[in-house]
Amino acid sequence: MALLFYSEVDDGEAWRRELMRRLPGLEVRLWPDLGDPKGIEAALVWRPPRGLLASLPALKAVFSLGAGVDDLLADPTLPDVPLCRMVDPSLVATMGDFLLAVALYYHREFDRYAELQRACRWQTRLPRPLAETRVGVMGLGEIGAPVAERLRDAGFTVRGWSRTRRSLAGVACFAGATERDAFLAEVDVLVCLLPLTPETRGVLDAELFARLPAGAALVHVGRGGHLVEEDLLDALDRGHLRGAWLDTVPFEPLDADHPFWRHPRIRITPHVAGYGLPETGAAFVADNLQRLRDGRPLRGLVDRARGY
Ligand code: NDP
Ligand code: OXD
Repeated sequence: MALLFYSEVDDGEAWRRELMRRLPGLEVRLWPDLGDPKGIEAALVWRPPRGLLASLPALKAVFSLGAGVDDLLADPTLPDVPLCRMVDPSLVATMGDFLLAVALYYHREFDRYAELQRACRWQTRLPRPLAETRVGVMGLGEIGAPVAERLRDAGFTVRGWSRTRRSLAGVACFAGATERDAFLAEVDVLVCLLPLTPETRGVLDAELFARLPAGAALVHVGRGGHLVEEDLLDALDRGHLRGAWLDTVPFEPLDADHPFWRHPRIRITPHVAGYGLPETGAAFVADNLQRLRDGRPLRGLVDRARGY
């Protein structure tokens, strides 16, 4: 079986090595060395060019290198074969590290110290117990749920929101549109870890920000399409939101002249919050390839109608 690998940000050679170590008979072709497209039965991809997958006549499954599959689903030429998201402990671990660090950044008021530094003011702000900072996690999925638990274990007060009801010990769980405002009402640091779907596009808007307590911060690690840019800038400039940490933005990479770069209350990281590693993710992909060969059900299968 041959698998096509496409990504401009992942290490193709490392993925090839890790996959072939697990499935010695597998041929991994790194784009653009496609060889004969008729021999390619599976593809492992991150943001491939539109039409690439449709040009593979023998394709039996598409595996995403990322957890989010919105970019793949937005391709009108995406072949009608099973599509699987990435499931990788490194994604969960790195996202947990990132969100813990950013939640602590706001909890220990490093944003305010940065302002004080700009004003050359030496002013102490007394630390408060971690439990006084309430972190709200939107999306309690494969990554969101363990990350909420990690924040809880660190000592934050954590609540979570999902489409259907979830139950996590020590995390107040809310579900659906009817419970969204109750969820938002007691959140100091709002984490968006939702998939981008027709239902969640534009979810981070003025109406949602207004439901947060004054002085809350946004940590956005979902997708740029969740965010209504003007509404965020307005909420920050009016002081309703204290700050925003954006790991994803509506157009990646962010234009050099975009106002987000220079806004004093916005911090930007270039879509690095969580990342999968070939050393760990290859086990999942190899298992799925074996399942594909054996005709067994695939793991991490995306429900196309739901969008995630
Ligand atoms: P999953 O697909 O496993 O889970 C999605 C969660 O969101 C579920 O809890 C789901 O609810 C909930 N959800 C979906 N739609 C709605 C809705 N309309 N209202 C309320 N809740 C909803 O996702 P992951 O945890 O694996 O990842 C989430 C997203 O994080 C990815 O899709 C990607 O966009 C982003 N991501 C970003 C990274 C980065 O580096 N910045 C890295 C990895 C992921 P339910 O439980 O009921 O199904
Ligand atoms: C993502 C990922 O979906 O990096 O953003 O996995």
